Amino acid sequence: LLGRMASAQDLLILALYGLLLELPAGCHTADTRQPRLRLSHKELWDLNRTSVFRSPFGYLGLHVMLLDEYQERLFVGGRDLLYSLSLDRISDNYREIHWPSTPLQSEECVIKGRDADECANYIRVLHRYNRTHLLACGTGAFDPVCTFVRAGHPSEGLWCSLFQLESHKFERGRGRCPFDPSSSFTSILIGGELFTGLYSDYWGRDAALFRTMNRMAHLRTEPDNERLLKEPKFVGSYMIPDNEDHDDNKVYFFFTEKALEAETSTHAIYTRVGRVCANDMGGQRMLVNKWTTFLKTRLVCSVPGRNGIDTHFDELEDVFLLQTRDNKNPVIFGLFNTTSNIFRGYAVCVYHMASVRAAFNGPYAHKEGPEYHWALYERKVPYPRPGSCASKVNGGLYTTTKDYPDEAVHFARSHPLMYQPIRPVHKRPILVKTDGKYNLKQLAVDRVEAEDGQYDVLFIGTDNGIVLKVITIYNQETESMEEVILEELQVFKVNCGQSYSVSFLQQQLYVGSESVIAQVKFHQCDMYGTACADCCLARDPYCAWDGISCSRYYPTAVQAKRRFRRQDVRHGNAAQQCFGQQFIGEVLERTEERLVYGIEYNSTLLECTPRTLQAKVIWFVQRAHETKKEEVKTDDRIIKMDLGLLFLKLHRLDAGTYFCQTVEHSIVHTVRKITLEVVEEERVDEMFNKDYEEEIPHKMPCPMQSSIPQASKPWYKEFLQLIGYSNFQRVEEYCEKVWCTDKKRKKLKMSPSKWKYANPQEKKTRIRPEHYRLPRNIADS
Ligand SMILES: *[C@@H]1O[C@H](CO)[C@@H](O)[C@H](O)[C@H]1NC(C)=O
Ligand SMILES: *[C@@H]1O[C@H](CO)[C@@H](O)[C@H](O)[C@H]1NC(C)=O
Ligand SMILES: *[C@@H]1O[C@H](CO)[C@@H](O)[C@H](O)[C@H]1NC(C)=O
Ligand SMILES: CC(=O)N[C@H]1CO[C@H](CO)[C@@H](O)[C@@H]1O
Repeated sequence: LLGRMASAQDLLILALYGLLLELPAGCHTADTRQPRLRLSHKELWDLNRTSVFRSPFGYLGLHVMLLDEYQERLFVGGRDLLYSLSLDRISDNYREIHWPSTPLQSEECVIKGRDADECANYIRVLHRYNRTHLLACGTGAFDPVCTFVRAGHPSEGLWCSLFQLESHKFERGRGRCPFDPSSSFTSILIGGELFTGLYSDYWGRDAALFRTMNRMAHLRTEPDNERLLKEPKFVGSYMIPDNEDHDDNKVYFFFTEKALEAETSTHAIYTRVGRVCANDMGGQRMLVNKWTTFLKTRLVCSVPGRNGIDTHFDELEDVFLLQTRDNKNPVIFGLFNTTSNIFRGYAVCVYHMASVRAAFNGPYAHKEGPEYHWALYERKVPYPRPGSCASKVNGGLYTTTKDYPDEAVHFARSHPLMYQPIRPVHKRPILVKTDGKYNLKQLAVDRVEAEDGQYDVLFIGTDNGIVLKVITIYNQETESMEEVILEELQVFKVNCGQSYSVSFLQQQLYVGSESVIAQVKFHQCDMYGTACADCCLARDPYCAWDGISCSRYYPTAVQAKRRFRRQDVRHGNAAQQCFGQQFIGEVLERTEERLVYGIEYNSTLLECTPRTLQAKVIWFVQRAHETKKEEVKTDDRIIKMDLGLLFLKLHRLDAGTYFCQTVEHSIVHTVRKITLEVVEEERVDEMFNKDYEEEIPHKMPCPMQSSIPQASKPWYKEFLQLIGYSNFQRVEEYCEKVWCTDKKRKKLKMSPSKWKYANPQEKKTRIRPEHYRLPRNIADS
């Protein structure tokens, strides 16, 4: 609204925004929209969960990745460069090809007015062509070029020639690769033929779907026909067979475009699925060397609203095809953005091939003339049905589209749009994000067998280097989706993720950015802890408690092992699963104990940040000289924060033992036990005035190095400053006295150990680094 003219659609969406936000909130006590675990870049490294390949040039200009499970290589195309990386350990054992544009090409490109940067050779096409060669094409300084790359399997011998450009085989790449490194593009190689969706000319005006290569005639969509494609953004392409007859194979293109049929708004963008027969030969008298089988329809991803008005997510950002055992019926996952000026949000929708086929087998959309509306075409449809392939399955009457009757070709040309859109499974997204926390960019999906069924694990990449690992659970009764963000992984520190590939064999995700390719393991079960309850609460379909630890779940494990197995992805009901496993004892064992000194009338924080962000935190206190524990009552002096319990003004009576407990799915953890000693005001003055080491060693000890980790010092200092200690000198001094510096520790090294704890009964516990987390912004600074 802010000074901008909002369209009626926007206002409608804005009105719906309120409704939409009601959806995800439910009966949950804790905030399940938070990721359960958040792992920083450093933690991922420390856990050996990730490793990276860094371009020796410091820059990659990544545009395309090709994952080759058979050769166990990841091929990467960037600016003037091609890499072959090891899937297993991405940082080791890489091979490189330098393939710049020629000086002459670059010069001409710059003369024509392009930036020097654009005049490099950006590799945008990489496909396995045959057993020994890849097909590669680059933008070649706004003059696309293709060639073959020798990349055989090590078993084929010839290690030295394993990754090599066939420089004598350069060919013009027009129609196979865009001129502009930044224009949208998709390509797929099938049977030696390259299918592309691209802007095929120098000026980036001619958007088309192409088929180019050797054996078959080059084919494309008609130029300048807005009904076919209007300012499309190409997102993905796949070949999906309809049946066993190869002549019936179809290639599907996923893109967005300006929708002519959206008559209410001239600039509406819709997501489309377009398809062609792979064996299309074009027409004989009409549509010569043009597709005769091209059809398209709208791909809908929307949240049903009250009053029948839906909230639409129309801008496809990424598409992922999850292969199933039946290659004719993969599952399609789409990641969508909104197109509205006001309402921002993302959604993931899932589609079955049956709905896709139903739309293409349904009625055509029709527009009688400029004065008419788009409507259902109800008259007779010619034979063969436009959009069907020249195949035996379709009667075998025609062996090529060139033989199709003029009437059928003419109809196909004038009716490329289907009337019915494709709707998602459950008629709603499986995931909706409207909190503005993340900008979702990429999507990959792995289907996992768990004890209580099958789960699709979504790996969603954001534009700031984060990967979210999410499962969604459909509740039949309430017709609603529960989304569980299992992990938030900070794969890159700052750079944005740009490209995604997954290896199901390796169980790894490969994420490309400007200068780095990272591999990330799908799962790391031992990280959840060894207790049965820890493992069950994680709800990670990859992991189950095996009687001893949390480990990778295999549905086919031998009977003996299965007996001990505990997992409950759907409910995370650890209490039931782990009954009799003495989980509570095990959990308690891990409670950290701390000793904290607070100054009377000053503020103090009892820090407790549970590892899982979905747990509810409850504080209990057992005050000095009392035997009973009671829940801490918060008010405007004692505040419960994400970081812990904050006392704005400490009283003498606050001294006692504090228990930080988390509750998650009715499992209670005592995460931390903190003994708070209150230093009375008079003693503080003494402390600053006298040499306190001699005076009150037992009152102001230096805690053991291990009980307050090094990293916590600057954080405490910052905290003191945050809450209003403007005098930095004073803070330094204060920290020096209360928490000790290295210098002081060295000085105290010789002192008797009883000085290190005010209360000799305090049990010393080792703090495991993974249980100690700093708030991110402070840790980074
Ligand atoms: C880290 O993981 C790799 C493979 O994923 C393995 O080869 C290596 O031994 C691991 N290193 C450590 C320290 O665990
Ligand atoms: C693969 O294709 C390349 C390029 O056409 C050709 O040179 C090579 O001989 C082919 N390899 C095999 C094994 O057919
Ligand atoms: C989503 O759409 C908005 C508006 O078109 C755009 O600013 C934003 O960058 C898009 N998000 C992503 C992740 O591309
Ligand atoms: C040690 C210390 O910093 N004490 C401060 C506690 O708060 C009072 C005012 O509220 C300050 O004057 C003290 O310096």
